[in-house]
Amino acid sequence: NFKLGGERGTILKKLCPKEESCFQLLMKDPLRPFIPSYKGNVTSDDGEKFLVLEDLLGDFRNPSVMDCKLGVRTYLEDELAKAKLKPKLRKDMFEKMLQVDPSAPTAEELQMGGVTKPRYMVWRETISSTATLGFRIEGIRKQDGSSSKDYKTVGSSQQIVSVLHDFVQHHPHALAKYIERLNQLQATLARSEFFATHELIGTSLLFVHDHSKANIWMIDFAKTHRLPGGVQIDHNSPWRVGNHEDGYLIGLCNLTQLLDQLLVN
Ligand code: 4IP
Ligand code: ADP
Ligand code: MN
Repeated sequence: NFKLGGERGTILKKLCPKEESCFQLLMKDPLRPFIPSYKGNVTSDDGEKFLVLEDLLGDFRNPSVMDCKLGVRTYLEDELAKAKLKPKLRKDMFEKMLQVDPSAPTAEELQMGGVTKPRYMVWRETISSTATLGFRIEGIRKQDGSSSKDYKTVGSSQQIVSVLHDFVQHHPHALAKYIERLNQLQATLARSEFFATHELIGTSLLFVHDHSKANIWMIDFAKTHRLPGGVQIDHNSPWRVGNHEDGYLIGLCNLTQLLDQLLVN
């Protein structure tokens, strides 16, 4: 989804019109300090369009990076409706499922050799901390350049605290900065028009620190949609089919609490 060759200090992400309109709104919202700057779009020689975004790692030296996906739900209500109307079997998702847990597919799914997308996404939510805590760790890159996306089954608070501990262990200054930033984010979300009018699905918080600095930004708005007319959400109530709740604040609150726990220990 990303392409090399942007100007220094920028990255190029494959353009999705819905995501681009989120960035345009966010540049005028109180949330702007928490968003990579959106600098327009470019078209490559082969006609593909890309968003030009601020490179969030640009000001860091050997950064450590963590991607946490926020929310209790990771797929769109539309995707659920489509799968109910016209179930499409995903062999790739079936295989990703088998790889983590050969006993996860039902007898019927084994026989068909496929699962629907919501089935896979819900399974991912329940084996990780998404369903219980409203966020999950997606990937981490350490300052030595090693990286891992092997966090699919990190589900309990205890497991998460241990991963977080490892993430900040050589940079104790980062922890307090992260907590402060999350508190600022929470306060800013409360007065954001964008947050009040959008359902945030599949977005991440990107944690970045090095020997002296630490910061957090909101990224990935590909599945962030404006709420249908007349629908309001509080980002904090359980999701029921049709209510569009995303559980964003549930995740933010739990993530902050686990970091707090690390700070006092
Ligand atoms: C992926 O599953 C992620 O959930 C992707 O979300 C999602 O893309 C993929 O759906 C799904 O296969 P794994 O992480 O288990 O591999 P993200 O890009 O935010 O990580 P969407 O398009 O839903 O964002 P498909 O349908 O794109 O394969
Ligand atoms: P996708 O929609 O393909 O999942 P994301 O927007 O979630 O893409 O980005 C994927 C990864 O790319 C993130 O986990 C992060 O490491 C990196 N990334 C995304 N945006 C930026 C940015 N503005 N600056 C630096 N790195 C970024
Ligand atoms: Mn994504």
